[in-house]
Amino acid sequence: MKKVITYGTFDILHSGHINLLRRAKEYGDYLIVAASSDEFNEIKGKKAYYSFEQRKMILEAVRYVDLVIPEHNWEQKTTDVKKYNVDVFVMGDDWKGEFDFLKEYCEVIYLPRTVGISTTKIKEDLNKR
Ligand code: C2G
Repeated sequence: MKKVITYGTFDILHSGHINLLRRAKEYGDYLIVAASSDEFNEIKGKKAYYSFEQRKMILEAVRYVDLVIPEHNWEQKTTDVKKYNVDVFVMGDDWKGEFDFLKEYCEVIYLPRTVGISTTKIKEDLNKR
């Protein structure tokens, strides 16, 4: 079984996230999503609208996702890749190059982001109404 992993906050799930998850799943048979914990979001300077538990539950309902685990810090990726026998690490290309150190353990793929949508834009647009 070919296992894929990706990381992110995935707050207010939108088509950009779904495009990423769908394409990530195409690289294998099993997709793990490491969703940022509320505490790690603070470290990332993000205030998610949905709690970790809500974001986890929503991600688990996505057809492409097989397992959701918590992302607690920047350092856990190597451990996760080994622990879950991951073959492919996938991220949007806003992170291009940032995780190349993982190439020692698995394939590293950066996919083009979906243009024109983001959780920040959704929040801004809703505030304008
Ligand atoms: N994404 C995308 N297109 C968008 C918005 C997001 O492809 N329009 C992708 C991002 O590139 C990322 C994933 O969806 O791969 C999740 O996005 P975020 O929740 O914003 O994740 P981020 O805060 O970048 O967290 O350790 C890695 C970090 O946890 C990544």
